[in-house]
Amino acid sequence: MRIVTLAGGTGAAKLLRGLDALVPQRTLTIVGNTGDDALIWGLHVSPDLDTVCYTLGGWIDEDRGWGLRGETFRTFGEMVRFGEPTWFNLGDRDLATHLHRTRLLREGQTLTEVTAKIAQDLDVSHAVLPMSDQSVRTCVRGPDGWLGFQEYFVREKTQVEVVEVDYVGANAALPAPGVVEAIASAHAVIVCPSNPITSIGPILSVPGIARALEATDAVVLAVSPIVGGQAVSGPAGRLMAACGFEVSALGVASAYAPWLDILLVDNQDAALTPRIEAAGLRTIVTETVMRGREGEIALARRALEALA
Ligand code: FO1
Repeated sequence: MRIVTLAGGTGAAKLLRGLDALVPQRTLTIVGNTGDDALIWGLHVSPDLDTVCYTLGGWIDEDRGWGLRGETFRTFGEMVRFGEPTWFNLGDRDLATHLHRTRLLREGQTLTEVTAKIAQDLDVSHAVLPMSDQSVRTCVRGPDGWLGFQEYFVREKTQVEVVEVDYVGANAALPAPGVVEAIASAHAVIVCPSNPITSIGPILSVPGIARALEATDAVVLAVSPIVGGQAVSGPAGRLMAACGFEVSALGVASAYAPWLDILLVDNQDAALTPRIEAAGLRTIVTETVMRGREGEIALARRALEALA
């Protein structure tokens, strides 16, 4: 079974690890969000692509949910001396990834090519694709104007009243090579429990990707990242409200409505299933909060059963 996953953020990485334990590696293609990408210290950082590769390669720091295990921050400490911005923590091992990516991009390689090489060098045998090779940046507008995603999420710690979200550059972006083809030829598409606005939203903002999801014969399943009316982690709830979506599994269903077939909702949201099914979706009620490896594998297994 060829599976394509849409992924961004830490919730996606956990489900991917669960899927990785259950399906042959060559059957999983990951389309990663690049709307979170940022230029830090002059280096191109792709947090969601790195989190996918670090997780699937077994390098991830599980406490933080990003960066590498056994990380040190010696260089970071020296950058303080030079007055460099230090609101975004780049560890010494993580820096190697950004130095390497930045050099290859500067030499003209595409983000797709660079990501494939980094995945391979990190012993990740899955196909990890960026959503686009062109720049698409998630920006949020607060009372003091527009912020890049990392400025909002890390520097301001999401303590900003967001009234608008924009995916800057999306209208000029193309799906990365292989993304539309993978979706078209997949047996199944799994939308990971990621933030619908700032992790999945940027992927859908790339012209052609939402259309590919509508056109594919694949069964398209999503795991709701909203449980009991709030996000399992992160600012998804507030951002969904800012974008006019109900902060519930129903709101997730409406955000993905045109192309979604099945929505996995948490036991706490069982009462919502009649309204979700009235919208034309199939719902599966299960435990969607992943606790430990067993929780990741259990949710992955539930998704695969629903797709079978
Ligand atoms: N998140 C933080 O909350 N603080 C950080 O200092 C931070 C650094 C960082 C460095 C590399 C990387 O790949 C991710 C990093 N993240 C950090 C997480 C990142 O902001 C999020 O993983 C995504 O952008 C949200 O999906």
